[in-house]
Amino acid sequence: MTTTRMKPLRYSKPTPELYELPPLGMDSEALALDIRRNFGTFLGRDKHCRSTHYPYQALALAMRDRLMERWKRTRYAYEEQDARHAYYLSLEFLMGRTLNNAILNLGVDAAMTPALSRLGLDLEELMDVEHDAGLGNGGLGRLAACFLDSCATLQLPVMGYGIRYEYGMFRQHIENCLQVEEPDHWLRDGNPWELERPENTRRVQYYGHTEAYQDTEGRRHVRWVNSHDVLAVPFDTPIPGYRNDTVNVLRLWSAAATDEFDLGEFNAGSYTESVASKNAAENITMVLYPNDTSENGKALRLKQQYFLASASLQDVLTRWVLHHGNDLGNFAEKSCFQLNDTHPSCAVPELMRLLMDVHGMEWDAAWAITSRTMAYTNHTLLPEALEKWSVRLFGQLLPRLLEIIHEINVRFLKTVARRWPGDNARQARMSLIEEGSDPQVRMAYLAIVGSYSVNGVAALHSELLQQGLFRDFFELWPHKFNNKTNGVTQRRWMASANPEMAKLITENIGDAWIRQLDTLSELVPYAESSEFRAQWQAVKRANKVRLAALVRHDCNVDFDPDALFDVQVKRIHEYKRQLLNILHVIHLYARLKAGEDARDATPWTPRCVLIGGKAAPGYFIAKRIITLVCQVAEMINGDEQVGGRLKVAFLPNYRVSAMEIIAPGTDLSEQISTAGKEASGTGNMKFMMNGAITIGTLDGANIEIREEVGNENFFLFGLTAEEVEAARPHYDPNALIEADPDLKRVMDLLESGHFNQFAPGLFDPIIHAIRNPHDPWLVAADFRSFIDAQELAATAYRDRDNWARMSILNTASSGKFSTDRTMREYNAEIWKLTPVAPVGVTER
Ligand code: 26Q
Repeated sequence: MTTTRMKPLRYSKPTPELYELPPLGMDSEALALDIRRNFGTFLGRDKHCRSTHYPYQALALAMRDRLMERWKRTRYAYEEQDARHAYYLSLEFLMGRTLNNAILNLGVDAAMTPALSRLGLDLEELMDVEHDAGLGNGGLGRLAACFLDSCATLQLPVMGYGIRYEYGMFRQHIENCLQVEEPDHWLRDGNPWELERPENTRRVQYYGHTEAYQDTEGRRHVRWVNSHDVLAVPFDTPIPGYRNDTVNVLRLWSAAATDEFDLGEFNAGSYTESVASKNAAENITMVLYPNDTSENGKALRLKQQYFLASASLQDVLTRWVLHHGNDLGNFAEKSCFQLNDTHPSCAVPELMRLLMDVHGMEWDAAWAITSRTMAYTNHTLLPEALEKWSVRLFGQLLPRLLEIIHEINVRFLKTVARRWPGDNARQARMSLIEEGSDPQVRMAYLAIVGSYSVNGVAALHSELLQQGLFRDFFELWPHKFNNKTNGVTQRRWMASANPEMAKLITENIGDAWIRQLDTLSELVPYAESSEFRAQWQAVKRANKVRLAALVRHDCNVDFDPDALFDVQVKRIHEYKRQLLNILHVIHLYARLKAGEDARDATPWTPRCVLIGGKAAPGYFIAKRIITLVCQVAEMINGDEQVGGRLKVAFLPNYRVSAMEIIAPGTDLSEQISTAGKEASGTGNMKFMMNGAITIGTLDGANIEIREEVGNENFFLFGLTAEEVEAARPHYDPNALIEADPDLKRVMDLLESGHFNQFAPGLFDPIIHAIRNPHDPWLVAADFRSFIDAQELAATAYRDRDNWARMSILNTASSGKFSTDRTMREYNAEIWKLTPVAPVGVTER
């Protein structure tokens, strides 16, 4: 049934000479020659070329060729061993740039310098040409990218499956203190890292209806007919491990219209309309949804989710049949699917459908396979962010899937009834269908019921899932639940983003940390060496100069590299409390204006505050918070009396490649969410690795960060998750404001209209949010302890030498937060894969 434009060979009989090549050279001569050949021949450019684009492409293609040969050998090795695979299903892969990562992981960095210098090319300049692959919103998407890097480095047979959005995360501009969104057409200049494989095109069904029929042996089956089908065309991106010849695959699906699509309409006589109607199909993968909490009800989003699940499962099953024949008896022993949040959880009913309707299995056999292959990771504690889909919409769009979900639910509710006889309230609570005037499918419950493993992403988060959101399910199936604390890859976030620090570390303790991050603990004694501290400070200062240049360029604000660099970059969200950060900034401003610094015994600590992040386009209050940051920045930066002792900037278009400059140049990392709301956080880990000290609440992975680094090297403040819940019933922000002169002064300034002189009322929604006794984020409750912790940080920063010690100890204690550790845990407890090394090691 799969449509392909590709004809199979009939008369040709390829010999190994066609597909086997001697390994490509990895020395500077071979690299330079290939770059020249790509530039002059493949790209056809010459001495007149003045654009950075072609030298970049020529270099990228030279890297891709070297990835390609390792890629094939990795696949052969997996096939040879008939290796069990894990498939990481995710609507988002926030890959960022690839060039430097390819150079680093292939191990050609040393050879590249002379190669490029002969050709007169500057690597930094060429790296800057590449568009970020921004196929994600934030943490969840970047986590998927870090996972892939670690799996390849650990030589685990893991394949990523996602969507090749034509437009990634929007580009953010700030105009008149307002966020303006602009489409990100990241593929416009081509993408040298992807390889289209039209021969592996799959077909995905939508709409239509189901009908039952009997086969020749009288068995009852269901088929899905009259559907509108869309083709899924795969594009593969190589994922290299760190200097180990393993190259795994990220397969991204792109939607295309079927041939029938035009034929049908064509016969009806409307050629142009039919060609135009191809759009409907191709729109499915047009754009990434820019919300990092679920926006309910958009049919296109559900189409995307099913598109990914269906194409990927068909792909895996088709490959299975190719290598193992039609017997699926062993399928669950050889495969598992990790669901990155509920977004791909259509995979549960879709695998049931494929096993029954396409492969002829009975329900019980199909369920045995499905429920032994699916594993679900949750990334949120906000109950309102749990995904739901209207049963009506679901039934229209995916009629066969809805039938299967109903059947799963009937059987599941029998299990609940057996366990708690007569507890009807519990059955209603746990049902996959939320009843009401517009009944909803509860995707998280579907994922839990269909999976053998359910995990949270930090210790506190997993604990709160079990005691809160998923309590009923935990009582029923405690064995399914587990924690997998997030991490980040040190290859990108240290070795590549912070080469000077990497060099200093390697000179002193060797380079084992690049593969085994916990060896960074060997740095602990170096924190006591004044010489090492001085070197460490010099590296940090150079990185701050680099960050200051970015701020100068993008914000038109001057940051003094000798000031304390205080940074909060992440999606703009009320629970992340950028607002609390701004209240502190206003507090510092008020102190300076009141001349309090002069009266103080301790002198002032100059501070540069950087805030960056995108607001979901429809999130009104988040956008207003951006405006507040920008207005406060303008007021403070332009105030002569402040005189540069305090600087504030809002960094537009925060993205992966910006973080690569930001994290190395940060002194103080703001991780200030309301306790119990941030599932994990991963930016916190990137900052810690790069020697920033955290000011934070006991939330998400902050707790584990503090445990690793020690209380004395972390600025703690705020209510605990438990205290937050206890405080809610009698929370009285207005009383807190009256009782705290500092908070009162900040609110007075805000309410006086000082920051919105020409737009009266502009910040009223923000003021009301702070003063609201039902403020879910308890901004006023944590103000005092936040200000006090900030004061401690400012004082600590005055002793640069001791700050350097704390900074070193943060890096030295960050070993736990490598995704290598995270992936080892997923593998040991969920996936159970055996590492496989490719054979026939190629030249290095
Ligand atoms: C769902 C349905 C419809 C439209 C959009 C969405 C959607 C998209 C993205 C919902 C959520 C997201 C992203 C969530 C996310 O990034 N969560 C973060 O995940 C990180 C990795 O585990 C954690 O560290 C963060 O704490 C968590 O906020």
